[in-house]
Amino acid sequence: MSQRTLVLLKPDAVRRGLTGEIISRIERKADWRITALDMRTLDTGTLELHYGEHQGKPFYEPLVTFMSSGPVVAMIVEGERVVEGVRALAGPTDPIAAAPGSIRGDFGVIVRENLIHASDSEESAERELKIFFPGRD
Ligand code: RTP
Ligand code: MG
Repeated sequence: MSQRTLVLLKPDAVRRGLTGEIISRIERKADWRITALDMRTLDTGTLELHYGEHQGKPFYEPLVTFMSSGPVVAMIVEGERVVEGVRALAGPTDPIAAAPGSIRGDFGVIVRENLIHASDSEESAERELKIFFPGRD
């Protein structure tokens, strides 16, 4: 079942020079293809749309500050079971709970600065892709 997902390499990944390593892990999965890739600094309006489900939670404001603190790498990744697959490569939200071998488990320590975003369902992917790559339907 071929799918599309939105991947963001968060500002900590860019600052620490880990984008190549993370992109490489995604690229090497059989069948997956990066079909759009762009470095950009996100504004508050874009982040309100993207992380709207978290508005009002205690971590929301610091999350938006962090996510707008420097450039991110935004990507569309397409391929077999890629929505579930990139979430599995990333590991759980808390990097300390993430297994070694996963991106968050290998490189992260604190919950907020967990290196990578990947859409959590096909519905989320289509919603988020419209925000980040309008016109790529
Ligand atoms: P993401 O949306 O970024 O792919 O991450 P996720 O699904 O694994 O986690 P989610 O619950 O959607 O949370 C979004 C991002 O907010 C930050 N966060 N901080 N307690 C905290 O301080 C806290 N909880 C979440 C993380 O950057 C998380 O990825
Ligand atoms: Mg999420």
